[in-house]
Amino acid sequence: MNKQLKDALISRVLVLDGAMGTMVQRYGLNESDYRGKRFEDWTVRLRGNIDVLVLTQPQIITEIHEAYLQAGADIIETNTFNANAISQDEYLLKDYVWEINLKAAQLARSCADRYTSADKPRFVAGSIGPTGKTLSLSADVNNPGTRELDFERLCEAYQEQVMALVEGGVDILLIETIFDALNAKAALMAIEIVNQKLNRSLPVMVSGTITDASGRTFTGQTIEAFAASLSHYPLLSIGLNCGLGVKQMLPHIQTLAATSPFKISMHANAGLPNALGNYDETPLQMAEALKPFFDHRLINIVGGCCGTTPENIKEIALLASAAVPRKSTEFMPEKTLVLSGLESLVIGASKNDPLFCIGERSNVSGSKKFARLIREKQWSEALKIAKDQISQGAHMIDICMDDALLDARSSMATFLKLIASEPDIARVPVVIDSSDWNVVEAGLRCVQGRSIVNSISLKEGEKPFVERAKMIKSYGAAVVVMLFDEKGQADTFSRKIEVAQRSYEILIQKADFEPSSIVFDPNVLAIGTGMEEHSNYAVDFINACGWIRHHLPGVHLSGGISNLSFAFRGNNVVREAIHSVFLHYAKAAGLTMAIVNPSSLVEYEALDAKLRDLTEDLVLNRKTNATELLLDYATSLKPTEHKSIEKERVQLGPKEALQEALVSGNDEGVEDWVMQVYEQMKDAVAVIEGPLMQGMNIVGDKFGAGEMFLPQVVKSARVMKKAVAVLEPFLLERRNSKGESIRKVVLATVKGDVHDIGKNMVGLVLSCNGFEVIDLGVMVLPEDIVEAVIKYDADLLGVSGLIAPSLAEMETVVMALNEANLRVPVMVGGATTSPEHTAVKLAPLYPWGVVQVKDASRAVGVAVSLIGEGRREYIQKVNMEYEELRNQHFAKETDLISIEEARKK
Ligand code: THG
Repeated sequence: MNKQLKDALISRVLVLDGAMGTMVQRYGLNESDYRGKRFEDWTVRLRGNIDVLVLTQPQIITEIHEAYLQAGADIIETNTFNANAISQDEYLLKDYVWEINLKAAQLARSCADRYTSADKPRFVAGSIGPTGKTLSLSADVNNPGTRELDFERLCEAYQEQVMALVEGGVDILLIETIFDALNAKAALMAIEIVNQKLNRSLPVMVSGTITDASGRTFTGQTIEAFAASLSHYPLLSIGLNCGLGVKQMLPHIQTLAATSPFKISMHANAGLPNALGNYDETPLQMAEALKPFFDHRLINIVGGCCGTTPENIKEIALLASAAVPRKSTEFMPEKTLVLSGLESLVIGASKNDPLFCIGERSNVSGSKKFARLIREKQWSEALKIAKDQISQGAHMIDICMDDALLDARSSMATFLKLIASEPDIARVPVVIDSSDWNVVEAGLRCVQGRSIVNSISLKEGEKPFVERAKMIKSYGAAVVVMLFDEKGQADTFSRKIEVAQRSYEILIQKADFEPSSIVFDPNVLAIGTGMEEHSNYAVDFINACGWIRHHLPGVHLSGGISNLSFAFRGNNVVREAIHSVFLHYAKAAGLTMAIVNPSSLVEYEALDAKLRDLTEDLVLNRKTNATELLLDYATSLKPTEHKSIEKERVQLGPKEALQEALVSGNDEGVEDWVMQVYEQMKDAVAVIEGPLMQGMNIVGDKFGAGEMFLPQVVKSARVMKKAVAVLEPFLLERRNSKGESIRKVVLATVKGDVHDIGKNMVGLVLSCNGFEVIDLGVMVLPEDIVEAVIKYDADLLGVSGLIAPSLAEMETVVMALNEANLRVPVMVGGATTSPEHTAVKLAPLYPWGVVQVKDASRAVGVAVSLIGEGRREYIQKVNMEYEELRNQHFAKETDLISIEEARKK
């Protein structure tokens, strides 16, 4: 790392600049300014594509950099947040990505150099945004296994961006506004590849975003899980930006600071957006809110995101100059292994750790049932096997698709993608089990959490072993190392420790592995086979565990326990007893985790005393005729009864059960419940608008209160869909008998915005209420919206947007409708929309009805009012309410004076 940067970070809290977008807004650029001479004849709109300005208006970008440098920023960010092939594709500028990044880096570089002085060096961070697409979630609620983008393509796009930024002279690479850790993993992978090509490496900062009240990322990870996903790279810093104001960041930054050994960064928004999507926290207010961060020495790098300007940065720099930076101490003891799914799993932090249990049942070669389900593509049944293991106590799940009759690669990828939509399963880390490297890699490209690869070994020699280990590290996973070498499987104690020692040294020295990310598996082999040479296998395993623990510091140990009792297949009493005894001794010798069937684990203490004794004779190889004695005794015992998960729902009435199903996202039995409710109510629309809508309202309320996170809400919507599908024939019947023709609604998420889950839910709900839904998807241009409304002769238009710039885009949409002389009523919805914004900015532009809809659950009511018989009166009523809101708004605006003025008075 640049020595000046290193020194600066030791002595000071460094100041990052503020928002680029907010500053560009001040220039009031129009379409032709964005195009410049260069893109004069472009066929798509470039306005809003801030990144292209480095080519068309370089002087403006230079001025903005200078303003931030003058305000005291130590680090300025290149104007390249969207300068990647995925995002620029929307503007047909894919082929200009290299040039934009290069130029942006050069502009920032020369500004930083001009402002650098001996006591205040200035640095350039190459800004790398997440793109508008998520690798971890499906954009289609009905199809949780699909993705809009894959890891390889994103990684390739990032390589191009990173290469150009480095070439242009940046000092730091900053992966920011991460809403999906898998996207960021692709960026880290790209950086590694570029590092190798250029044979140099720049310091890397990563910065995530908390998007909802639950304190998780968009794709559902807790902060700890997010940090675990991205800590495999030796980062300069980890931090948070966007999404929240400084005040709201405090608890999250505290969590991060308590979890991570890296330096901590934060660049928050200027408060939370107001009703019009603007940020109105003053620079002083923002700086004030930073005090506790400095008082508790929580951060090393601080700046601003949306809504912040040089005025903010000036106040922040002033405070930061007196602040003491956070000292990174060792946070987790070195031997801890931190894994994650949506939540983190810390292994090895405490002596009282349980034996961590890895569910073995989601394995096509270990379970006939699972194998059949995967072959028949009965995915939801297969997912249930994974889920049941977790409710039975598995801390992780092993997933194996190695079967000659299967396309293991695609089965692995599909299953892992489906898991991402099941928060109950995605919660835990996965263990990707395959002997085929291609399958392992396909799996690693689908998981946002930190997983374990199972497994690699020296079987094919050192070269592939080291290569794979390095790749696994680059994907951010831990690894199970089986004790095999070129000579074969290590079956005796001396062979086990020989191979373990050699594997350990190679991994540490040649693959740069941390000991804590290595999990040795000393080979659990079958005992009681009748063969003399097998009788000491369990003892050798246990002793090898003890030796490895002692001689190879920091590593963890695992084993596939069911293998041990293969000779006793069909006799579950004996198998369970053997496992129980074996785990008891192996754990004492240092076994950390075990691949087991969680539903058949029996406590050592709970074993019948005689059975336990006889089993110990066998496992610990104390008697030559142990097998016979054990089998004789065991035939006299009844099989242990395992508790099955009770169906609590049966106690509830059908309406309550239906609501419970919606809230829990568990679709089991939904068809029955909905039919029962229909029998009671005899009206399909009433079922939807009654119990189903109430259920969805609870989901909405819980989401708002941070008690649910997004992937859970999506699951609820899928349950809703299933319920409504049952009602479909009755809805059709009703329409036919009333002679209603189907009403058409066009839905779209506006240009510049990729969020569509709310919109999809609205689509779902409307399609269940006699509407034909034409969904145009996300990032839809205004002209395409107009065209679709005309083409389909739509009765209603719904436009959706979640981020602040979407509010301005909605103005463009209603203006375009006006220009096209359309009179279709419009519903607007999405997180930043508000009645006030609609009243002030949208309604005056379009007299034919623009109504804001609070959430999907109200969509039907509004839609029916907007096109039903009383629509004129309804629109009039809404317009009157909006008139009132406008009056209040403008009254407020004239009342306000600046804080400085107020102080003077
Ligand atoms: N080490 C590591 N990984 C592993 C193993 C290991 N992965 C695979 C395997 N061994 C662990 N998984 C299983 C899964 C199931 C069974 C055994 C090991 C098993 N299955 C029953 C049987 O074959 O009798 C299932 C019968 C059925 O339901 O169809 O015992 O050692 N790192």
